[in-house]
Amino acid sequence: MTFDLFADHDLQQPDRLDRIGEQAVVLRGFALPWVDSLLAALTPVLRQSPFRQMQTPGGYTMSARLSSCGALGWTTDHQGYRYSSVDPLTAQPWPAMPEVFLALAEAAASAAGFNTFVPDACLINTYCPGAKMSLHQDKNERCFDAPIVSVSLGLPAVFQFGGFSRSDTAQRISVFHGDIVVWGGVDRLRYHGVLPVKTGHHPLLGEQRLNITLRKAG
Ligand code: MD6
Ligand code: FE
Repeated sequence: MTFDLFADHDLQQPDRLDRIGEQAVVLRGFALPWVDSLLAALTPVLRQSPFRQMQTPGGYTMSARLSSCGALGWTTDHQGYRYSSVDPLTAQPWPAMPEVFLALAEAAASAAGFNTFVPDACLINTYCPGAKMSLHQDKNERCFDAPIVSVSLGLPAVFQFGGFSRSDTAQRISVFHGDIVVWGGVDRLRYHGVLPVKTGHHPLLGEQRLNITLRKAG
């Protein structure tokens, strides 16, 4: 057996910033000091609004399972994509946005050059091995002035970051446990997606990739 001392994730610097667009960056390892408190806050959120599979308006079943917290949550079904203040699964308001999510979102946005980011919506996705997210734009938000802050946890994945039309060639960026991708400004409406997650086992999260995306939707 070879000793994989210099795998990509071992070379991560705690304060590395990789620029992937004029106003888009990957903050390597930025969430690592926050992981324990993020996961602790996530448990009651997911008890109240559990992960569920959703249908796209075109009739496909999404492979990632989703939930939300915050004033607004995101859902999709045969009627379309939308934000709403009530979780259709529970017929209750979405769980409140944990303070630690707000604090991390603000800190990450600021490190990426976006000041005073106050998200009102948080999408939580779990990807089991094989699950993916096809190229899409995040455009259900009321306005596009605020950035998207996307926290990767658990199994690694390849994040695709494309152009302004679906057919534009996309950069492929490996994202690891603790990395945060922030895109906004001129890059806010870029197509992006996630290639099928490879099988693996993460010491904290097991056989899954978790993604927490913070937005200002309303
Ligand atoms: C990611 N997720 O999982 C990126 N967008 O790294 C997304 O871009 C995304 O998970 C809209 C709705 C759900 C998502
Ligand atoms: Fe997205």
